[in-house]
Amino acid sequence: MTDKTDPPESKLTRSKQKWAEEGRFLTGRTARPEEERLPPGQHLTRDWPVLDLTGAPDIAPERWRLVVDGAVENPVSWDWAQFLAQPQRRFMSDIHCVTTWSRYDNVWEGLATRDLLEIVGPKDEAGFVVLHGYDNYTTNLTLADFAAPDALLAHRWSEQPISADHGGPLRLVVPHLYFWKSAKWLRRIEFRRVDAPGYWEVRGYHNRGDPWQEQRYSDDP
Ligand SMILES: Nc1nc2c(c(=O)[nH]1)N[C@H]1C(S)=C(S)[C@@H](COP(=O)(O)O)O[C@H]1N2
Ligand SMILES: [Mo]
Repeated sequence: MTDKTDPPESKLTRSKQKWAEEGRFLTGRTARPEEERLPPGQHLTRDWPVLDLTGAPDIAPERWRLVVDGAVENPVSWDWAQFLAQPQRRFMSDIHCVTTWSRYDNVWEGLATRDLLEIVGPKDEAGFVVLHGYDNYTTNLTLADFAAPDALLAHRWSEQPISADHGGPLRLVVPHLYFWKSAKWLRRIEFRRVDAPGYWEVRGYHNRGDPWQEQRYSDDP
């Protein structure tokens, strides 16, 4: 370990470098300079508010499926065990809700959307993704936004299974957009050639929802 080409501090240096690389990859936009970390018009909260239309739907574990279909080469329908057998990653990111709260440093675990894309292989014409929840909520993303390096299908938060209130057993997390894009109780991921605005997007929310551009409502730039 301690030969002359390997000074004593190098192990720590390597670790720090590794953390920095992971941090850059894992935290995505949270690696912004501190003064840019909180998007305009947002305030920090330490708790985690619950926001949805109807509350958690009843999903019997043995009947749970995740369907990924539409414009993909290899559509899948996974039960829970099959989902858990997919590659798992751990990302840390910030939440920004359009109702103006933000919450820093959320640790998520699950299947990265990039890994999912490797598995299902979107067809060339696939430019958009629609997320469907077990509560029939929908929200839409471009394929590029869905494929963000810190986006994932998450089943754990803070080392615990995600509670039903917060979208368990499985929710999407797309940290670089307002949180309404992060569909809870995921049931289906539909790849599409043509965009299809979701529940809030047809009710006046912005089609993309970038917090740093304050894309809250459809008449925002
Ligand atoms: N399936 C589903 N996903 C959903 C919603 C919903 O009503 N149903 N609400 C969205 C909105 S508007 C927000 S702000 C976040 C809230 O997530 P949280 O309750 O975990 O904070 O979930 C989003 N995902
Ligand atoms: Mo929301």
